[in-house]
Amino acid sequence: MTYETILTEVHGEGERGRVGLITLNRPKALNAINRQLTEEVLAAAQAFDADPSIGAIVITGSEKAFAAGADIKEMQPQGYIDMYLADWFGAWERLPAVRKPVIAAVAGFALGGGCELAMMADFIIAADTAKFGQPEIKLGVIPGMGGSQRLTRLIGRAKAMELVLTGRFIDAQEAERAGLVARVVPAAELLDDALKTAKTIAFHSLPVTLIAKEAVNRASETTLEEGLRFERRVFHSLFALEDQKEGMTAFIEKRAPAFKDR
Ligand code: CO8
Repeated sequence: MTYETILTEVHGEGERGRVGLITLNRPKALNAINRQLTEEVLAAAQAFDADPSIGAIVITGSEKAFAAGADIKEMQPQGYIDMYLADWFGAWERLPAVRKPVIAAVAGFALGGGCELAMMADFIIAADTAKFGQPEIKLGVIPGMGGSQRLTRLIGRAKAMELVLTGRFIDAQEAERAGLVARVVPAAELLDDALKTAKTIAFHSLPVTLIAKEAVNRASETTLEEGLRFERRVFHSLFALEDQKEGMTAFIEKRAPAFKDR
């Protein structure tokens, strides 16, 4: 499939450790998220998810902007009924539904829908130039792609409330202290670091990786008791896999495991 608002590439040779890279590419609009970009990112992410040779996905933007928000020029003329009937931004539910790990590699602005897109990834690696914010309040709206919910779960009520009510931007260091990003790296190393991290993930057993992602996600969806029960049940079930035997045998034999995704 050919895309106009994103670039896609596969990184990695050989059978394992292959990573699908999605680069947002609307430089003149600082990667603002319009309907076309939405459909293209979702199509690309779902295609990588369905490709058995890919083990993880990275979404990135440019040096200046991961994404400066939803496209204000596209939204400005819409009325309530247009937004409601088109279920504006409802399609984004398809991204967190991707089963393979998704890393957001963020440099520059990640604002509004850009911050919300980054938070839909499983974790964010930020360049030291990254700036995060939910400035929708200044435009007479509120976050509409999950910001009020995901930001609050990630950084807590007080700080989320402050950012959503003031529209203040935070830099990468503050974002790391707040728990919004997993790691901060020098801007020049961002993409290499994210791809290396994704390749590390992609070398592991795919079914075990999918189950690990599902288990961590359970933590924000259910009670501790239910979450612990879920973890124990799926932990037990992994002993049905060849990859469990291979991983533990390789440790005992002091060699690298050769996982087969079985
Ligand atoms: N939408 C459309 N175009 C944009 C956007 C955007 N979000 N952000 C930047 N652009 C465009 C600018 O209009 C400009 O285009 P042009 O050259 O044609 O005028 C170009 O990108 C470059 O931008 P600037 O000249 O403004 O660049 P600066 O370096 O001076 O400033 C900023 C960079 C600070 C990032 C600035 O562009 C800015 O404040 N952008 C808007 C940030 C923002 O408010 N984002 C939130 C948008 S609302 C949102 O995301 C809601 C999501 C959910 C809604 C759900 C509804 C259901």
